[in-house]
Amino acid sequence: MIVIGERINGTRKSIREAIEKKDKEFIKKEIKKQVECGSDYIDLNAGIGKGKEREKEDIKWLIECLYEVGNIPPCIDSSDPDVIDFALSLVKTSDKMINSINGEKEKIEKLLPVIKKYPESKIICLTMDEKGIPSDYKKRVEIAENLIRILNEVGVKNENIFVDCLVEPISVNYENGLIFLNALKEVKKLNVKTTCGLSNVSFGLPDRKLVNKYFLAFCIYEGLDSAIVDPTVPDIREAICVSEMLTGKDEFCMKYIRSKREKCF
Ligand code: THG
Repeated sequence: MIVIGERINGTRKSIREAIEKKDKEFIKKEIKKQVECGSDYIDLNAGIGKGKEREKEDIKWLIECLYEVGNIPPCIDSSDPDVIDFALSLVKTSDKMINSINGEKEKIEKLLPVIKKYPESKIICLTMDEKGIPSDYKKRVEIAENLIRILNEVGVKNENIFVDCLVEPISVNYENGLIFLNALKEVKKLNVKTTCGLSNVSFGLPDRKLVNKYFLAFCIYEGLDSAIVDPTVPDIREAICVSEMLTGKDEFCMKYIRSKREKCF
């Protein structure tokens, strides 16, 4: 499982405050913690609701913080193609992720020229379009198929395409878990990678960690390749390690046994 550490996100109060105060030590500590807990990529979202120019300035600063910690691949998380373009121009690690493109025509038109500049970059595709997130899982798969075709046409290989079938809160619709899992199962047949922002599933419920942990186990059973999660939470590390062992991804249970010996969770 490819782990994308979710903590550096301007929608979180502590991160927004650190961005506003330009508190480098706080951000670097948050990055370091996530790397120590097994993050392969660090999601960087500088959106604090103060407009595009401010977001550019802030993501530049977050990228500086990241590289002061080490040569860590970023996952550039913005809904604004201009911010993504600017951020990628500052990324020096060859390994990087773009988060994200989706099925909206305007978004595709703006992002394709950017993606062409970085054809080896990994790219997260959200299965939504101008009409929003389809409640029919088959429509999500159709959006994924269309995006895969468009990306292949500009030279992006399937191994660098990460489809996000979009986890929505189970508290809003009791079938949201199943809708995601059904879409994931179909997208897995398209020979691309998959990812998701896990914690949406538990929004509005008590004991979110518990709910996230069980859902992650089901996702891993369906073959989820990567997830945007908080790996500093022991339940998350536990769910990944145990689920991978139980689904044939841990030969001789070596990783599980070592994790238990080293009290990783
Ligand atoms: N898919 C993709 N990218 C994404 C998402 C997704 N990026 C953003 C988000 N969803 C995933 N990242 C986070 C980051 C932080 C939190 C949740 C998801 C988080 N949430 C606290 C909560 O919900 O209670 C906020 C409280 C706080 O700490 O201030 O921490 O789905 N491709």
